Amino acid sequence: SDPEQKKKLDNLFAMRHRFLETDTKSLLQSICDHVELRLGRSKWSFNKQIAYSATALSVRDHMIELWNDTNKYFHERNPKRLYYLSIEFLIGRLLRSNMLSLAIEADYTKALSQIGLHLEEIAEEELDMALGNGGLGRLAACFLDSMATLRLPAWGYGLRYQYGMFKQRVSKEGDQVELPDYWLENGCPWEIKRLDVRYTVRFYGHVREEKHTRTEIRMKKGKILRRRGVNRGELLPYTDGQSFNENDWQLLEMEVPEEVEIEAAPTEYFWENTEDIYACAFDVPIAGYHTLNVINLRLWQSMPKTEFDFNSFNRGSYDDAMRAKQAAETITQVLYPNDSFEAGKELRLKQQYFFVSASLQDIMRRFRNTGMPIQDLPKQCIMQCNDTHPVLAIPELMRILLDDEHLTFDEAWEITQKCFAYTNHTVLPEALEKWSVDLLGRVVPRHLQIIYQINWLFMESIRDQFPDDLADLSIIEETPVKAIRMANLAIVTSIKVNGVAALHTQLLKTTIFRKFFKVFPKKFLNVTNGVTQRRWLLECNTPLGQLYSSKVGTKWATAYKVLRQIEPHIDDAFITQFWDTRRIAKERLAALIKKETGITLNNVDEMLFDVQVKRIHEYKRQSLNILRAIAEYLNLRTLTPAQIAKKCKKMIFFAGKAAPGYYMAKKTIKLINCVASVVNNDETIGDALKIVFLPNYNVSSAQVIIPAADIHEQISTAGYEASGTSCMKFCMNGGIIIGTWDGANIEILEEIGAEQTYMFGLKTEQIDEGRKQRFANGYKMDSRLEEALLAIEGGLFGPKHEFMPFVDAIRHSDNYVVANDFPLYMAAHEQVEKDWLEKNAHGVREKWGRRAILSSIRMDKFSSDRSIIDYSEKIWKIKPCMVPAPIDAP
Ligand code: NTF
Repeated sequence: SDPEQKKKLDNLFAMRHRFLETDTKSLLQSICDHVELRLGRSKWSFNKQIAYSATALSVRDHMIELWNDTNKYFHERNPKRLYYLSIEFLIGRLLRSNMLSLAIEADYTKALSQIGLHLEEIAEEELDMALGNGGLGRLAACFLDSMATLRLPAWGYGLRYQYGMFKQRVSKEGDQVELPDYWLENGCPWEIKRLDVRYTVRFYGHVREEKHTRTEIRMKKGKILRRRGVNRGELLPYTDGQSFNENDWQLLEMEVPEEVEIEAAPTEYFWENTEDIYACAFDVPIAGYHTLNVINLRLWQSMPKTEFDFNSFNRGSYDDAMRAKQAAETITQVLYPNDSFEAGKELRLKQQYFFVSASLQDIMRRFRNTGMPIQDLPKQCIMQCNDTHPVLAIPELMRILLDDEHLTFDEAWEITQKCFAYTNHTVLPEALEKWSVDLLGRVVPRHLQIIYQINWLFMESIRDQFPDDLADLSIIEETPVKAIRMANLAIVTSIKVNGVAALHTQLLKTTIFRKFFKVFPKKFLNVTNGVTQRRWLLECNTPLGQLYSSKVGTKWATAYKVLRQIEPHIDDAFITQFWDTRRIAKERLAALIKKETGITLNNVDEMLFDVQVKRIHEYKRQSLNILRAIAEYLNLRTLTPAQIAKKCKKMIFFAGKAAPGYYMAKKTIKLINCVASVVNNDETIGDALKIVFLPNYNVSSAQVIIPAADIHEQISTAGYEASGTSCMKFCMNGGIIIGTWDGANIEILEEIGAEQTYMFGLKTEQIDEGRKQRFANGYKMDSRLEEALLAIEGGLFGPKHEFMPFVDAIRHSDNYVVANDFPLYMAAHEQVEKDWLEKNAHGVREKWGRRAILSSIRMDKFSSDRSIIDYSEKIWKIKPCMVPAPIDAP
């Protein structure tokens, strides 16, 4: 906000551009140096992959200095810092986004073209950094982009999985096939391996207690027997009921001495006989957009503490010698490909503890370097838990404060309660993490003790006020097996708990965390998700971005609101230009489809691109979409060629991965593929309908798909999608939403206007009633749905038995109310078709174009910049820490 600084920065970037533009030789020199000196190839002949690596290394050179400067500046200023703890970061590619941030894309494009290379082709060589499953991991990546751009003193912490999200192929039969994703195949030019940053992480073992007591003699009222006689000798302690001879002994009441054990110092706990491994840091610099701030994403990789067991080696058993090493490396080997909880898996628990232990050691080291007293920890750092996966950080911080810093439990608890905040990302009960006491106690025994003690304190604090809710509020679940509820631990400890869309937060307060909301009404708040317009508009849809910039300048890249100024410019000419950008995007997607599936799409201008891309999940209801596709297909088959010719041409497009163990999701993929193959090969319907399943949905294919969608499907059962973020990306690119009253859809409608949307279906509060009606006597299923199901059962799309589980689910349980919503969904699509066919006198889809543009330019609320500002102000209480331009800068 400092205009002076702003001007200086603009000057700096402009100067660099002038320099690089006129001196492309220096860029080429840098690229060739990397080819030769870093990668060891000949600069006279190298392939595209080497060209990519060298270009990336050259771009990285621009970042490293800024990154070091930023760290140094943060260190000097010592502001309160935010640590974003996330077990997933779904980054995607970095070459173009880094170039855009540094404002050097044009210069590199020019330089590369001088040696006959196209930046776009080279960029295709980059393997996605796919260290996440879906929404949660991609959100973390968008947030990092915004934190850097907003110059916040923030760091990301995560894991460096050697195998990221699996690669998806589709077999001839239409099934999902999973292949390992070795994204490090060609090395990763962005990361910096930090041999100097390494910590020991401990597992297993046991806890030894050392009580520090001393004995004291105290006087207390007691009874004593005294021997009668001349000298009244011998005193003995008396216990009630003891018999004695009154002639010989006399009973006296008097002060008697007693030995008592008292605590001299707090009991010490030693976690011993542990199995130890190393956590090694790999840093990925994250450049803010057009700023000197470059922040850090630190990813941990597990490594053995001893390379191999020398005794076994000497004995000649090489396998044994290597075993421990392999076990250590296993921890960060692979990302669990499940977007809900991986129940009971020991390795997953170890991943989580490994992650938080390394991160906290690093955070505490940095804190200790400030020289501040330990009580000031909450003034200096706040940790945001991205879901419950990092929540073991809570007992870990307690352990450090108790066992290393020797604070009392109360002191430690006081500090810990101010250091964490927790984001919930789902209300699906099966996704709420629980670890059995048995497993947790084995892997991290000291932490189990601490969790019990936290729970005891918590239970005591609410016992009187909430006597009936104790069992539900307890961090410990008693049945069916004793288990730790990670969400409860997170809520009890955190300063704030947030949901990710207004409806979702409301549901947290009224359903799954209702009882906690009674106890901690002030803890709960909403922070609606957002996505970065840098990647999801500027980078992925250059033509549309340029069209916008031609009207209102480029400021929207960091201030989305500026795009609202486009509204007065939306005339026929502008709408035509909008459709020109869209043609480019659609042709690009058509080319990708052709390459990956062999399917040809003709005349993409006329064809409605109807897109649903996301994880395959029953609640997301790809089922509803494919049943609708079948219904539309069956209808087409009843039409004459003349009637078909008048219909709206349409591609129904799917992409997304299913968790490998999720049976129904995999069946859905198969059904989509089988329907696609029948429909696409049916010549009688011509080009009226194409169905495409594009394998291996990931961030980079999303960047091609999203700009090309005319319609996007956000059709989850109301109340189930916490927020959704693809909905935001599509709308930003001018896709029109067809959606249910769920997640962020509702807020999107509020922002862009109902006329820009197709909303349908039961609302959250109607779902239960809908389910009842659905199975009540006399319920009649929509005839088109009935026919679609009959077509599947009749074997139209392949052997009936393949799809019976799918059909049965709809017919007999229909947990996600597909049948109820089906007719409403069909009606919405009829309206879509009608609107798509409408053109003005000049043959332009004017109304549609206007709605698409309005959707896009009104999406400022859904920029991750807004989300991050909300988090900073309402939860983290941190302020920007902007690296200033050099003093002597012009
Ligand atoms: C997802 N949750 C939700 O399902 C999405 O609705 C939401 O947009 C994203 O989080 C980001 O907030 C998960 O991925 C998980 F793991 F929690 F199930």
